[in-house]
Amino acid sequence: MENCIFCKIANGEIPAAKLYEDEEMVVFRDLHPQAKVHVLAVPRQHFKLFADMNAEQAEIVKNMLVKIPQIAPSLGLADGYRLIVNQGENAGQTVFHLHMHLLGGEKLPE
Ligand code: DGP
Repeated sequence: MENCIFCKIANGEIPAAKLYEDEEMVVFRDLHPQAKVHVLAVPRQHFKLFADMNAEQAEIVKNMLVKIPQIAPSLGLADGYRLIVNQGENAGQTVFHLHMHLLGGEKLPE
């Protein structure tokens, strides 16, 4: 999608601190970390919300949810992490390309 910052990061057009990538998703450090470790897991395919997913995209999200725990230790999240997916303006979503925040690397506030 044109003018989508996460599409541009995924395809390498703009730089980011990437920690993992495969054919379906990229994982990179959040520009404004809210925890000692704060990374974003982003599907390469552009869509804004879970509500917008087609069947293929739902399969990609399912695969992401399988892969994230597998790679969590390599991201510095071996001792647990919080997974946040903001959905829409009222939730504070500012980048309208679905992404999962993974926060951890320390004891998080309740
Ligand atoms: P959300 O509020 O859920 O839409 O979170 C968007 C996050 O994306 C926010 O924590 C900051 C991060 N972010 C925005 N622009 C960039 C960027 O250009 N590079 C990186 N690495 N992160 C970004």
